[in-house]
Amino acid sequence: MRSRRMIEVLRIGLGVVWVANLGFIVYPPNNFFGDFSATALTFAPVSFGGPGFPDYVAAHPLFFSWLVALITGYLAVAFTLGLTTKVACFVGSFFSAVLFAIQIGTIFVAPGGTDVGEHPLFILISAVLLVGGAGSTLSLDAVVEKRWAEYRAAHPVAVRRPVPSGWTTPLTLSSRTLFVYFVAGTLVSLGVGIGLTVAFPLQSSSSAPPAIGPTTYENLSVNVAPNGWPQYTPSNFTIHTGLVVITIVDNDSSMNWSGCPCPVTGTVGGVEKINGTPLHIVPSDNVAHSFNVPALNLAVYSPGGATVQFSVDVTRTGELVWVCVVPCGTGADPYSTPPMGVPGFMTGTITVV
Ligand SMILES: [Cu+2]
Repeated sequence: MRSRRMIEVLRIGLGVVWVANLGFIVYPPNNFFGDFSATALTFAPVSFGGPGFPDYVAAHPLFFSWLVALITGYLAVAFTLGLTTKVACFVGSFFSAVLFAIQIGTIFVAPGGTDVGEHPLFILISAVLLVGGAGSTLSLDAVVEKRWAEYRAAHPVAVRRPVPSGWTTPLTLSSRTLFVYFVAGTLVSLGVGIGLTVAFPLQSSSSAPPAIGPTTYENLSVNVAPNGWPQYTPSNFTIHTGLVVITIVDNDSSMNWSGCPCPVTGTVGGVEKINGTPLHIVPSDNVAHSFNVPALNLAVYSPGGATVQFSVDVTRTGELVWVCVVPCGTGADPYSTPPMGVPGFMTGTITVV
């Protein structure tokens, strides 16, 4: 009896963690939905299988942000109240496995790696809850089961339909079979996550269609603003379709972003010139900032104290968002503190006409 209580306490504890995650998502100042693309792009340079999948996620923020929010909301309710506990063990474990696989590269990056550590723990707790029969007391599952038993007792001639599988404790499947499904499903989810990051190739920019308009030039610079934040100037600007030659003069100090593969994508020839030298991959020992435009699959990296130049074939009009994904925040977590994600500093809008 005592161990059953302990299992339920563990279940509620896991529920509280998911409630906290849900709180982070819905707390307006965090701007979870608005910043989703930028956040996804920060995984691009550290993704196990390359930046293709994070770029794809960033390009479809509405679908993926709601997917994450809905699963998080379900897990928060299911574990905390003990409603569909067994289903939640499966969903939570598979979700963690996929997230772990996608973010696995961040383990090898410092700073960072803090978001990854909890996923194996969540999987382990889900396994313990499943094997321990969580939901059998102190839960809505227990209430549903009790009511169902009472209903059946009161209606002896009613069809003897079992409680839907996965809903409450007396399942048609043995707990050993359930556990096998759990382990197999978690491993498959891990494989799916790794597969997603490996299977999404970057769109090649080498065979881009010919430029539409005349070649134009855009000059940007990165300077340290009076408040100490590095800032792209201008941060909102207008360009024309066609071949655009962009120059970034980065006056910020150099920064070592260890572990960054930093592949250049989306430019003509897949290169950027750093102080005149064309490079496909930017060395990680000095990566102060980056210039990413998800809609153009563009990723270039800007060393401190250097001049970067690259050409882009822009064949579509509209408003395009650019972001810097290099951890240049000035707070405790450089991935999420200002000026990271602050419009006018490390993100802005390009109007293509
Ligand atoms: Cu930056």
